[in-house]
Amino acid sequence: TDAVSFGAYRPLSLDSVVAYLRSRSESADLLDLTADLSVREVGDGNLNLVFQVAERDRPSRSLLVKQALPYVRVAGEGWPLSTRRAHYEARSLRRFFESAPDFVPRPFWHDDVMALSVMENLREHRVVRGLLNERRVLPGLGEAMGRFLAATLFDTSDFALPSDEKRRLVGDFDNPELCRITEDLVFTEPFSEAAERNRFNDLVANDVRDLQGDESLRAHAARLKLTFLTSAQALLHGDLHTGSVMSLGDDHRVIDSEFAFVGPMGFDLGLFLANLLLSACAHEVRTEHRAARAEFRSYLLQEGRSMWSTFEADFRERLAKAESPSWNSPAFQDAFLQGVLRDTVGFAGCEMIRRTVGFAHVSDLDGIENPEARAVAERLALTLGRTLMLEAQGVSTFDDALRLMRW
Ligand code: SR1
Ligand code: MG
Repeated sequence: TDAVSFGAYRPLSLDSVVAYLRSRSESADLLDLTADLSVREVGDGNLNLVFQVAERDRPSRSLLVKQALPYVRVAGEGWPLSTRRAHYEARSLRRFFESAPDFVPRPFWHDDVMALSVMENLREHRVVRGLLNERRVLPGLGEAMGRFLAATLFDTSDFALPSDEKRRLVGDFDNPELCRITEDLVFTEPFSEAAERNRFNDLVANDVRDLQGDESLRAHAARLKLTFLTSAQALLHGDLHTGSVMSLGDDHRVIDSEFAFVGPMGFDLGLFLANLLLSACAHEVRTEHRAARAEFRSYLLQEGRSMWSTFEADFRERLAKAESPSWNSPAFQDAFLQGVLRDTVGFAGCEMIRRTVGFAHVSDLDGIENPEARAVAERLALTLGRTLMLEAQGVSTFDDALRLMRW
C-alpha cells in the first residue's frame, strides 16, 4: 500500500481508505496504522462518503474520513455536483471549532485535492433525527443549539468582525453551488406546480395544489428567498436540520456544514426549529397513545423554546460587550433580535413545506409506512408550515410563535 499515490482526486473505497491514511503523516498521531484496523462506510446523508476507521483492539482510537463525491449521492451521477463543497465544510468547521469547540467534532486536517476532511469520530453519538424518531428525550438539546448558534453567529457577524474581515468572509464562503440547491429546493420548487423534482404522497396532492395556488404564500416564499440571497448577517451552517446534529446523553455536536455561507441568522435557527416540529407532526401518527404524543410534542416545543431563549440571552450578552458603540443602542438590539425571530419563524415554515412536497424529504415522515397515516402527518406539516410563513411578520416574542404551533 505504500506505493499508492493520492496526488489527484479519486473517490475512496473501503479498500483504499487505510492506504490513503498511511500516505498522510498527520495520521500517525491519531492511529496506529500498523495495527489491525476496521473500516466502515457510515454515510447516510444525501451527498457524501463517510468512513469510520478504528483500531480493532482499541476502538476508542478512531477517526472519521468524510469525502465529497462529484455528484449528489442520493440522485447518482446524473446530478453532478463539484467536490468543492468539501472546502467550504472544512473551513466552516474550523471556524465553528474556534467559536464553539464543545459543539462540533474536532477537525484534524483537510485535503483539498481529495476533497476530504479527517475529524474526530463521534463513535457512540447518534444522529438526532433517528433518536427523535424513537421518541428519545435528549437532555439539553435546545440549549446546546442556542449556545452553538449564539457563539458562531455572533463571532462571524459585523458585531464582532472589522468590516474588511467580514467582507472577506462573505467572499471566502460564496459557496454558489450549494446555495443554489437551497434556493431551488427550499424556496422555489415547493411553491411551483411545474417543478419536476417535487415528490409527494398522492394523498396530499389536493393540499399541495391548494398551497401552490396561494398567492399570498408565494409572496412570502419570494420574500424569504430574497432574504436568503441578500442578507449577509453571519456565517451559517446552512443546513441545520436534525440530521446535522449528533448526540450522546447531554453532549450535542453539529456536523455536515458543507452548505455554509454568509446569510441570515434566522435560517439556521428556523431549520432546526422546523425539524423539531416535523418530528412532532410525525409522532401524531407514529405514537399511538394520546398522552405520550402530547408529552413528546410539548418536549419538542420546549426544546425549540430553549434554543431560542438561550440564543437570545447569549447573543444579547455578546452584543452588550461589542466594541463598536454603533451596536449599543437597546432599541437597535431589540429590533435586531425581533427581526431574527421573524426570519426564524418564516424559514421554519418554508423548511416544513419543502420537506413534505419537495425533492428532499425527512425520515420522520417518509418512515411512516401507511400512506393514509403518513398523509395525516404531512397535512399537519403543510398547515403548520403555511401558518408560520404567513404569520411570521406579526411575531414579536417566541411565545407568539408558540401560539402558531398549536394543533
Ligand atoms: C441534493 S441535496 C438535498 C438536500 O440534502 C441536504 O441535506 C440539503 O438539505 C439539501 O436540500
Ligand atoms: Mg448534510
